[in-house]
Amino acid sequence: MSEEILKKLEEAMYDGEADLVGTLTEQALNEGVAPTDIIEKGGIVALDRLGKDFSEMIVFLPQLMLAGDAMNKLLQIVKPHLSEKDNIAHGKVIIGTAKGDFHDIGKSLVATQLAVNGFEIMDIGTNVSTNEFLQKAEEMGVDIIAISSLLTTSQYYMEDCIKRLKDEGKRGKYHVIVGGGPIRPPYAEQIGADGYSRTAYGCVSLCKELMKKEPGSGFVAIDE
Ligand code: B12
Repeated sequence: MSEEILKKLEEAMYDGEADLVGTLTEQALNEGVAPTDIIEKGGIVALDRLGKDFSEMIVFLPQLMLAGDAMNKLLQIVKPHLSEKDNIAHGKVIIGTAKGDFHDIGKSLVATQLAVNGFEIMDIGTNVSTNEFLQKAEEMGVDIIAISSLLTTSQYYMEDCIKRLKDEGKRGKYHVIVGGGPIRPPYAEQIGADGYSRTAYGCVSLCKELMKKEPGSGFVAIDE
């Protein structure tokens, strides 16, 4: 039963039918499908298919844009159903998407997961410059700077942020974690990040793990 509705949801997402996605998401929740399954099996699976088809020129930018809107609709409905496991403040995190990159779905999912799992989270949006990351981190006194990037042309700014922290003698002040579609653990380690996680759910364990360590004292990757 749940497989049937998730398949319908995946197809509606692939087709960028935001209203239908909304209706099917509500229906899936009413039928007791787990919110995390709705996000992953109904939403992310379709976005991954679209990404592949976009590379092969089977679909084009307008289809990606419609699917992006449909995914945001799904998340808006599912978010209140993600369980709040505890209210203990585990740490303060600032999150944004790197300069030049406007993809916000993955970043927002990470922010939501951290928030519902007891982190204080400041989402500073997309197209965030290194200056902005560093300035806001300072103002807000965060423990972790989280940078998302889906474009190979923007991922350089992750490295730039870590380099600036080193140059300014502030590397020991913040953990820097990175993620997003094209980012892989070897790259994250090579640029000197403190952590990487492949998924938003893994990011919660990653941040909890890092809160026990000093920034810059070793790399942690959650690739589950
Ligand atoms: C939807 C989409 C769009 C939408 C974005 C809508 C929105 N509001 O975000 C629109 C249409 C706007 C778009 C535009 C473009 N896109 Co686009 N897009 C996608 C698509 C299909 C899905 C992305 C997505 O949301 N995935 C679902 C989320 C949940 O996954 P995620 O972001 O990876 O996040 C997960 C993890 O990575 C992790 N995570 C994410 N961030 C972080 C951060 C941290 C700190 C951690 C620990 C973990 C973490 O947790 C998340 C949840 O599990 C991808 C293909 C793909 N499969 O990724 C292409 C893709 C990313 N886009 C691509 C391209 C080329 C573009 C454009 C340049 C196209 C163009 N010619 O204009 C523009 C760029 C605009 C810009 N400057 O940003 C390429 C990038 C290629 C590359 N490697 O550089 C891809 C891979 C498609 C492809 N195969 O070619 N896109």
